[in-house]
Amino acid sequence: MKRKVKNYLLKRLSKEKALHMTLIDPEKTNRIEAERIAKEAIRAGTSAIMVGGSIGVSERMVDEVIRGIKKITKNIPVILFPGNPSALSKYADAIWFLSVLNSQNPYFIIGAQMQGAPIVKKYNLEVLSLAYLILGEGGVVSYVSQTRPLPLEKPEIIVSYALAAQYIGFNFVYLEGGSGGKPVSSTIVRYVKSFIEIPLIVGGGIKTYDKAKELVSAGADILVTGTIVEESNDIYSSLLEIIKGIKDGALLKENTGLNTKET
Ligand code: 1GP
Repeated sequence: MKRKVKNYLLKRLSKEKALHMTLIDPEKTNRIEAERIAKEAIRAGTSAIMVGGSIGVSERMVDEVIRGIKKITKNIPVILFPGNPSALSKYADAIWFLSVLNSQNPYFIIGAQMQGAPIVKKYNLEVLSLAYLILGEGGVVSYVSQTRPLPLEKPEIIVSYALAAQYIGFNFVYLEGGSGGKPVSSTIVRYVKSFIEIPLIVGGGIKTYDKAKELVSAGADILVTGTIVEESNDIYSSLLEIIKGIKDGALLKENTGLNTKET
C-alpha cells in the first residue's frame, strides 16, 4: 500500500507541529483559477491542496482542477476531499477516504465508500482514512450528508466520537464546523486532543491569524481553509496571515502527543 503522502504529512507534522491545507471546490473554481490559487497558496506555505465540494462536482471538473494544480507543482500533494463517490480523479496523489461518522444515514458512513472503493483501487490513489465529524452549525455539508451536527455544548459526545474513530483505526479525525460557518472553538479542540493520539484536522470558518493561532495552540494539527481563497482579493497575503498564525500557535502548542511515526 502506498504511504507517500501519509509519510510526508507525518514527517512535516513532527517537524513543524502544525500544518495548513488549502481547499479548492471545483464547483466554484475553474482550472485557471485553481492554478492561481495553488500558486499563491504554495508561495504562502500551504502543505497540501485538497480538492472537493458537497454539491455539483463531477469527475471531469475535479480532473480539470487537479491538472491545473499539477502544472504549478509536483511537490505539494493533491488530496481528494470527495463529496460523492463519482467525483474522484486519477490525477490526485491521495484521497481522504472519509466516513461521516455522525451522519444519520448509513450511506454516508459506509455506502458511498463501498461504491467508491473500486475506483480508488483502479486509480491507484493513496488512501488516508479519515473520520469526519460535523459540529455546530454544520453548514451545507450537514444537509447533504444528512448529519445532525454534534452540539458544541456537549463536548463529551464529540470526544467520544473522536476516540471511537481512533479505536476503529481511522488515521485522522476532522472536526468540521461547516464551510463559511462559525469556527470550532479552541475549548473543543483542546478537549478532543487530550483524548486522541491521531492527527486532528480542523476546518470551517477559519479566516484570521488569531483564530488559526488559537486553534493550533489548543492542539489542532492541521487547519483547512477554503472560503478565504474564494473570497480574498489577495490570496497570498490572506493565507500568509493564517499560516503565520499556525506557526505561532505551534510554538505554544499544549499537546503534541502525536503518533507521527512513519510507516
Ligand atoms: C470545509 O472545513 C472546510 O469543508 C473549509 O471551510 O470554507 O470555511 O474555510 P471554509
